Amino acid sequence: MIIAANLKTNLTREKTAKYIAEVESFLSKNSISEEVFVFPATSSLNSHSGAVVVGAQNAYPTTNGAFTGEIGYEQLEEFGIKTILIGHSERRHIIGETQEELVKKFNFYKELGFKIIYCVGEPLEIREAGFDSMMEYISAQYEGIDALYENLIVAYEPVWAIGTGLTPTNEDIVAIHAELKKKSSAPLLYGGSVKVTNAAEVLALDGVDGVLVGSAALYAEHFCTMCEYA
Ligand code: G2H
Repeated sequence: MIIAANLKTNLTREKTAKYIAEVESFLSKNSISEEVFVFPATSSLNSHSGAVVVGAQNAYPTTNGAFTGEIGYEQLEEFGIKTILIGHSERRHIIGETQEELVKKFNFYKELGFKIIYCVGEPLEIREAGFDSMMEYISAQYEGIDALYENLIVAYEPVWAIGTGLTPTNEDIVAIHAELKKKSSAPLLYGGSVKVTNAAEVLALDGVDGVLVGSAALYAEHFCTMCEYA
């Protein structure tokens, strides 16, 4: 199973270091050998050699150059970062990244051999338009992406479930994951309001290979409990 924490724009460097140390101590004490990722804020990226894989929430598709406000491969390489989240709904819908931009990013970091967690998911109005419309919308998010890339992990995160406390039914998650598994044999995570009280249930569903957790992962203790359920 794969358990990933997306810390978004939260925690300082010091708090993130403590967080990762606490998670690693828990994994080691409890002999948990699941694949555990933490995506901290960019300012908290650091060289890291422990059991937790630290990844970038975002980076620009460049080695370096004149891209004000962005970081590139040179900055990631300094810290040995080889994992990146691409296509998170907050990047798509708040920052406004287009599919074309995401494809560029995907291809750039794929060429460098990065592990890529690529996020897909539909907004509420598309969900309400029915299953076929929803799958058509999500299929478009696979356009230009190498679904066979060996270092790919896909995360299905319905936009309306992110940070809202709402989740699809278990039946819906199973049905959508079954469809997405036809597109790619990459491990498939579920994300969107996963928390201590529903993580075990979600992790047990057919076609769910792990979870990507945001707000409920902000406390290391809660994230550790979810790692234990994996
Ligand atoms: C989806 C998820 C983590 P949350 O963004 O990627 O966040 O668990 O807060 O819904």
